[in-house]
Amino acid sequence: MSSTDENAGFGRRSFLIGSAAALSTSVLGTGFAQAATPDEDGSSLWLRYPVVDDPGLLARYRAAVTAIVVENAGRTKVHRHTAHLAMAPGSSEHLVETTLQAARDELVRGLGGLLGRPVPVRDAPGGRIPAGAVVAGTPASSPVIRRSVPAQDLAPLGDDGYLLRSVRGATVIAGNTDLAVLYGTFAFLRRLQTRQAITPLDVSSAPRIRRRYLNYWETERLYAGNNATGTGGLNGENGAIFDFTATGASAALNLPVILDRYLVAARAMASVGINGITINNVNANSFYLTAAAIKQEAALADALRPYGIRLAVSVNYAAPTDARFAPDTLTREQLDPYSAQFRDWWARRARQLQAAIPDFIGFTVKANSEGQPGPQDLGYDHRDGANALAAAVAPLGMRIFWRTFVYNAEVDRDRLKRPYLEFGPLDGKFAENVFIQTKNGPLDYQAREPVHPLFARMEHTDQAIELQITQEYTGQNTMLCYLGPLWEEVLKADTYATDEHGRLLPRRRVGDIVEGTTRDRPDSAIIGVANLGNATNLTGHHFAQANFFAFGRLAWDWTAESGRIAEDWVRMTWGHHPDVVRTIVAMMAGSREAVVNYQTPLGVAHQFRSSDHYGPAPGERLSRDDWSPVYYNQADTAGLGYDRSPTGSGFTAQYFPVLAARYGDIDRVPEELLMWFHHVPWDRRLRSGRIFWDELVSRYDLGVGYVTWMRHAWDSLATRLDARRFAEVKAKLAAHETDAAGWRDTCVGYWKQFSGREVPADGPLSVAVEVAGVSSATGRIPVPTGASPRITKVVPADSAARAEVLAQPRSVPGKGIVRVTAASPFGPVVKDHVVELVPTGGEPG
Ligand code: BDP
Repeated sequence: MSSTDENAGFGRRSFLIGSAAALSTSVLGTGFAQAATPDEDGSSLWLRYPVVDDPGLLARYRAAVTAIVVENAGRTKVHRHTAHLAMAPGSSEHLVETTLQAARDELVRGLGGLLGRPVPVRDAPGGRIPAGAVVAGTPASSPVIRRSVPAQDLAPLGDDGYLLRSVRGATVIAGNTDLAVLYGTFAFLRRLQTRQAITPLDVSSAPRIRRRYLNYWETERLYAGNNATGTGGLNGENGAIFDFTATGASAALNLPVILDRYLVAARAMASVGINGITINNVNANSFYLTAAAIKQEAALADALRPYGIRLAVSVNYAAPTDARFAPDTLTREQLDPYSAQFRDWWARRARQLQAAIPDFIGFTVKANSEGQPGPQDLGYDHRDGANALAAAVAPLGMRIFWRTFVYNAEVDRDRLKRPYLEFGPLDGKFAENVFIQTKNGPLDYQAREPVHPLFARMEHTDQAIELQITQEYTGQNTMLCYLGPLWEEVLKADTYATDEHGRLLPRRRVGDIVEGTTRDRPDSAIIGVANLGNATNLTGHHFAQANFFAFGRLAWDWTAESGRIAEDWVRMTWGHHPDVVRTIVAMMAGSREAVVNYQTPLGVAHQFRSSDHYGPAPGERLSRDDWSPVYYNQADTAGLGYDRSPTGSGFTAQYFPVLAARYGDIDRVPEELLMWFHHVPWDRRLRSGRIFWDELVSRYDLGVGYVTWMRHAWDSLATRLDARRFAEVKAKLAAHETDAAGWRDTCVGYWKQFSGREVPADGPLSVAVEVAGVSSATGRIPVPTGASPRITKVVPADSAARAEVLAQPRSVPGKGIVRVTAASPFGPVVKDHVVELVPTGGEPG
């Protein structure tokens, strides 16, 4: 067996690839005291605050930070409804009454941890700033801030923006509101957590989008529960992060009792600026509107309020007919959106909520979609329904988030055309307190989709974008898939929207539309379908925490780079050794593209097994066309993909002209979207020079090869990470690799029946191997019995690839292993080939 030091080899070579692999240059500190790393369980998310392990940097941070000053921290108490709000016995988190206390306590915890010694909380006697103090406050709460930060510097920051500034030997964290100060606190701590300079400091930041919310689907599409499969809970808990209805031994944990994990989640949300959460699934259970639930929700709202997180609930349009509200119920006919009974019913419910939760946001609604009731059941349209609820809650200052995820089969044969056909004509007709809420793509959270045409087409309506953080279609709690690049791609996508005269609008990217600057919309919202559960690490996969983090960071500033966000997260979550940062950032960088390639390459959409949306089922045909993989792949002997061009379904016409022309033309459509828009002939020549079939197969192979590379790259970090988290991720990567290969093999095997072609032996990861003078690229080499079984030559198909013999065959027959390492457009890829020596019977010549 000839082996190489694979880890060293991978370490040197692979990190040159991929833009996100470049480390930020402003990071401080070079020393790494590498003591044995204590085990961690991931339960603090990125709010770990381990002591800075670079002695020089630690000394500088300690010199700059010697005290914490938060004047009048206890003065502005947030509303609390619940009389005896309390944590569960034995909790380690604690409740606070003000947002400034939350900020102060985070500084105490964070700075104490990072600096490895307690940092005292001090007063500022006579308004004097102690040197080395970190002073946090607003001009209203803090005389020091009032004196040291000119009002005009704070004015542009709005309600949520913050400023961090060095002032006469101290550091101020200032904002116009207590919540802004909390955001600034987390931003300041993040600087230390990511090893940025903290002196001299003068930075400010304000969010581009006002409402940065999570939609939390409790147990639906939950991959973060604490049971063995990760999808449910133990001991009467159902796996959801918030306990409303736990039974048995866990009944004592139900709200209004507050659990540690609620506050960890709240701190984590605030640390990235998330300011609202719809707490239940869009297929809404009306339980959340009952008096008993409202009491529990009020307690949750009380606990989250200091962190600036407001609550909303998802509602069922027909909730008024639900017997749980008897005697306050309506008949089916009274669900007419224009009936006073209907509006009054919702107004009553909203008033009950507001009495318990004064800052209640409003309702999220999934109507006339996937079996949910809605106004169409009574002959009305989405506008009628949305505006009815909006009218009911408007006097209370609440909002309605009406989802556009509709695909009524009667509207059009092509599912992708349906939302626009239903909603497009309603643009500009929604009430002021209505957001329409649209998924990033026209189908359903696939690893890659073209942007939803509605964004550019509903410009006279407030639009919220809905992104899925929970990885329903992107590997659930098994696959390592960093979604930052997906969301960055979506938010920065150019819609080429034009004005009434056909002139391109200056600000027309999806992010511009969402933030409302395309046409000066008054309000803005971005929504992430959350991935939080009651697993110890809250997300089920340690790397799923990165998606929660990245969502928040992009919600605050969608122009940020996902690679930089990944680097922040890695430093905060895994440490700072250059090997750790480079390796993990590089792994994350291509992980989403890898998923695209081994699941749905070149734009073939939705090939998921219907039972769980995890594994492949390209041949599945279900009761509904538009749930069936075969409907999306349209595989036949001519080719593969759904023709949505002008000669196909015509979906491309829903885009503005530049995109319509680009997507509608098979010669011009970006190849990664090819099969979203075209039925592609098997022998069509693609840009690589290969025919479609060959390219398709090689994409699957590259996707799997990236996962293999990630597994090796992770292994190289064994000594640099804590054993527990290292082992947990290692186990996930092994399963990930197996399942990725399963995707490739199932899909390629299925397509082959239609293409009628052999699986090409000359893909980018293939290799020709020579034994006893016979060379073969098929993996099977005919060798005369008695000839030397040694592999004497390996030639990778890709001349830039590296090939190495990992194991020589010992005899004929026998097996050897050859590893090929190559570069793909999205990062390094590795494939181990088993080479089989087949005896020919002849004597060696
Ligand atoms: C699909 C999910 C389903 C949701 C639906 C939605 O499979 O659980 O209810 O989206 O967004 O992706 O309404």
